[in-house]
Amino acid sequence: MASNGHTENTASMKRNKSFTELLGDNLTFDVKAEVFLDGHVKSMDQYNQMHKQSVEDPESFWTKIANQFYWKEKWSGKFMEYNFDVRKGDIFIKFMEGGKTNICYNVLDRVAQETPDKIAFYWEGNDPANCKTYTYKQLLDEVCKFSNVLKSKGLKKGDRVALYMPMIIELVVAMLACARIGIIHSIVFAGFSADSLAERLKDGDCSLLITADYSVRGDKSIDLKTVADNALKECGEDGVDIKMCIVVKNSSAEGDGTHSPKQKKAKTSVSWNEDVDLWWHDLMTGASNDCQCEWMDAEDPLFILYTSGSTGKPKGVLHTTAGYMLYAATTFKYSFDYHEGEVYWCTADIGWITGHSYIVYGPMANAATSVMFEGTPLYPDAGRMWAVVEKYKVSKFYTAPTAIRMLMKFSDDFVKKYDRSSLKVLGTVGEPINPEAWLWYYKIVGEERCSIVDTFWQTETGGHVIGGMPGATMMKPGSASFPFFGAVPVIMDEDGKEKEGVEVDQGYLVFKQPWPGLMRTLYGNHSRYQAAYFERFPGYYCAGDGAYRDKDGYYWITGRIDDLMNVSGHLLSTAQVESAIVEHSSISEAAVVGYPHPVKGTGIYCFVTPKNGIRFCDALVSELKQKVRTRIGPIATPDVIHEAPGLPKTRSGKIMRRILRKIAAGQTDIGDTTTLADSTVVDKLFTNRPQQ
Ligand code: 6R9
Repeated sequence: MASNGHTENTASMKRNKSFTELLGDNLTFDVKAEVFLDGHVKSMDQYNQMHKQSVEDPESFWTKIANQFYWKEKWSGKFMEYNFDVRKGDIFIKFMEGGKTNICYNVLDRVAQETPDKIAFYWEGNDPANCKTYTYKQLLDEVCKFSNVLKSKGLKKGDRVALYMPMIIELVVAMLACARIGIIHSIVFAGFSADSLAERLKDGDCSLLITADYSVRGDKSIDLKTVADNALKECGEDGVDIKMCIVVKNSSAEGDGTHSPKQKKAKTSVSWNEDVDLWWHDLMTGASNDCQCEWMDAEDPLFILYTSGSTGKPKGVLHTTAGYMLYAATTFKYSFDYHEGEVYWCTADIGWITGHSYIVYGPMANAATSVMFEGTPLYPDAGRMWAVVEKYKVSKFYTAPTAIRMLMKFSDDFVKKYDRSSLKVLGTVGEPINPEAWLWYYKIVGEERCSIVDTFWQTETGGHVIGGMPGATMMKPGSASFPFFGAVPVIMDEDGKEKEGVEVDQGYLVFKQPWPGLMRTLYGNHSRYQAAYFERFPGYYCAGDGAYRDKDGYYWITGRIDDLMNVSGHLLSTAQVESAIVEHSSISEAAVVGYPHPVKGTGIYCFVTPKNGIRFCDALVSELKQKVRTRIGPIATPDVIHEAPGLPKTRSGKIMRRILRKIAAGQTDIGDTTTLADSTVVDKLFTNRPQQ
């Protein structure tokens, strides 16, 4: 393993050890069989047989599924074509090329035609008194109207539109409207800073930004429009002129209970530029609800979504139409064992891939009824999640370990006072789950009745690539268990040799062949795509995570093996945080590492060297934290800033992050330091550790 990977994986192995300590020999859990009598997959034999077919004969496996969708024209050529090996030429992946379809038509029109009054979303506002329902037909009307708005503004197939919006229904309307007429949407999480938004707008060469005046979360109100204005200004300064900004008036509904009195005060005015800004509601008034779909080629781009890259510059992951549609739909159906009539809730934000695949496209492709939640798990109190579960009788629930860890700090009474008897499947995503969190989720939330599905996947993979089948897979807490249909994971050693046998120790997690939902390129940068994912091990897709396989064939993900930190389930690059810090005029050098954090999973620990003559003080610490928030966004706020008169470096000047990681984790045994140019810097770092 790479030196940094090695340390991380050792830490994860220790974490897994405590599963044994906590659970004794009882490492495997079954679910209550009667809960899953009608499961889509009833046994491991059935799963094994289906998985085998999906990887040995992908064409017949996926064609059966593709036939359940509407195709304007079926594909005539090969079902799947690809090259995973850089030595043989450029990497490419194609599924069903030449077929013509439209994802919006498939997930919305078809359901609205068959069951117009079926509820697509129970929208639950930040304020518990504020909720609305949207049927498939209502949503279709809104989507058609907004598609016409986009067309009337001159937007056409292939253009890029950025969405910087709160968790309001207009976000779903806007993304589906884009998909309907072939516009590539690029959603930017509304917690990112103006700089981050500008960077993404420029990279995608977007012609329009859609935002809202305000967003509300908990007792906070965020002035999104000002962030959007600043981002547009930055783009202009760099010669990228974005001429249009459509703004949803999210603060309009006086008296609907959306806003606390404090928030009401904040929302009275919004900055406005007559040349650029347009109100969503003005444009929608009088727009026709009749809009034909644009028939898209299976391999036409559907969306761009940015994810952190090791070098600091975010990567614009590009997904295409038909493969993504098939994969989001199929993973949703099987991983959550979704059945007609059930209510499903994913607590993610649509600004992340989890929201794209498992709030919008996957559930809607299954004609599901979902909860869409604007608020936060702690508002108005720590019982909110379970109040919502009771209110809508949620049966499939999907959240992240960081949320579980946050909630389990409060009394179990917050959970127990609500009726959770509707729950059947509890999903988790974003990072490896620790044993305490798994057990709390299983025992307290799920009353030892529900299946816990630990879903491993990435922005790049489009949908789940490892995860169990509820009711069929015996659960091992902490293991994502088995590959999803179409995925062939392999554990690789340092030299690019596949580790053989069922039980193998940790190595690099790679995949041997594509599945329909795997990204096709990085927007505008195919060479970076090849370099980041395919060059390290020619012939394989390299996920960037470490993993091992146990004697029963279960996969255990051990964490990132690159310079990405998984903070509360979100990937952030150490390089990006470092470059924000060194922009401060008092800092000469910075090195950032992750460290174990009780709620976030990984916290952000920054070693900073002030310039000569600069005094390290609390004010400087606050300024540095602010700097990172402004550059990247609040999710990247450093947890610890540690003054480093010098950084541990090799004689060739490379920072030894292995040592910094140990210091950040509070470990004193830092191993071999003989390669250090100056070993006294380490002693100094031990003596001035900040209080945490
Ligand atoms: C969906 C999503 C991807 C990275 C991935 C890995 C980590 C996600 C996980 C998990 C262990 C799980 N990750 N799910 N690690 N167990 N169940 O999170 O996408 O934001 O792109 O992050 O998250 O490190 O490589 P993304």
